[in-house]
Amino acid sequence: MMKTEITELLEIEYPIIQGGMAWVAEYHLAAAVSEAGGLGIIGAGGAPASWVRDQIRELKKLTNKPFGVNLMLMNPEADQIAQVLVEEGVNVVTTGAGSPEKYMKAWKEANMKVIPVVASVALAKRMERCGADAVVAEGTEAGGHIGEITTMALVPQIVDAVNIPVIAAGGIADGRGLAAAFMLGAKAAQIGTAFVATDECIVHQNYKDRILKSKDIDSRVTGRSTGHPVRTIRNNMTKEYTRLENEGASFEELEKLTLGALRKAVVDGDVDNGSVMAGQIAGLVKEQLSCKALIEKLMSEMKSTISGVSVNE
Ligand code: TUI
Repeated sequence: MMKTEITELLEIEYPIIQGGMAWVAEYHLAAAVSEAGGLGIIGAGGAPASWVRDQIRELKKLTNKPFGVNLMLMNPEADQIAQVLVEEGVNVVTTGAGSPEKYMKAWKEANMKVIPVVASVALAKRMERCGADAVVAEGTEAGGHIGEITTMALVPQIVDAVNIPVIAAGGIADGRGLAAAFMLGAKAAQIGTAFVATDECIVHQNYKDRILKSKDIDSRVTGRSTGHPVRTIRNNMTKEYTRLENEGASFEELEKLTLGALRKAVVDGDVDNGSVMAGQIAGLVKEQLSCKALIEKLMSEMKSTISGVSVNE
């Protein structure tokens, strides 16, 4: 147990939130994290509303603990999913890749806790004004769709700019990172990559192995030219994408390469030609653990990190 504004708000035991990753964060992973005392999150990604509803119902069969759903705002069925979350009585919603302002009224009326993921101070302030309960400040170290500012610079600036609690994300995979998040003023951490490499995560074993074997320099960002930068582990796909991007390929051509690429890596295990989304911290993730063991490791390392800091007068 550890008490922070976020554990109190979400009624969870540990200040650890699992990222709502598209294709990756389905109900098995989310249920395992929630059962272990963190906040598990189902990632709606680009999936249809009916899939999201089924996932919520399956998760509820595995745990009675609080959980969340991430609504990726570029999803073509975002409006329907926003409504499904209300109908299914979801306690916590996080959002990504946009502003959830138009859903805020309905969600607050349904007593849901709304936690937008933001990559700038301006959006964090706007989210606070429209009624968000907390924000996830996600630095550019994160995997998937990213902003420009590093976690180290973003978190304290957002902490100073808003009065709601801040959850740090991007580049956190162990207890030292969790301790650092607290030092920057965050009240919890959202962790993605390290949870991908857990026993309960359903991604293909090739995907987990690619994370476990990756090094610090293996991270790449594609799509800056389209305005949708995405961080993955380098492979044939990133090489080809970068080549096309440098040749000034059209948005449509680039889209063709990425369409279905995440599914290819997650489901088919084609980690050479698919999109292996992961954060810059992937190089630190060296062993596959259960969700419970990962959370216990994060908490004990965090405590020893903080108690190991001594300031001599
Ligand atoms: O959303 C994420 N990470 C994601 S979403 C995703 S699915 C996808 N796959 C391929 C291409 C694009 C998306 C994979 N990873 N993280 C949260 C996040 N949100 N990071 C950055 C942002 C963000 C960016 C711009 C939030 C808002 C924003 O602008 C909003 C506005 O209207 O000002």
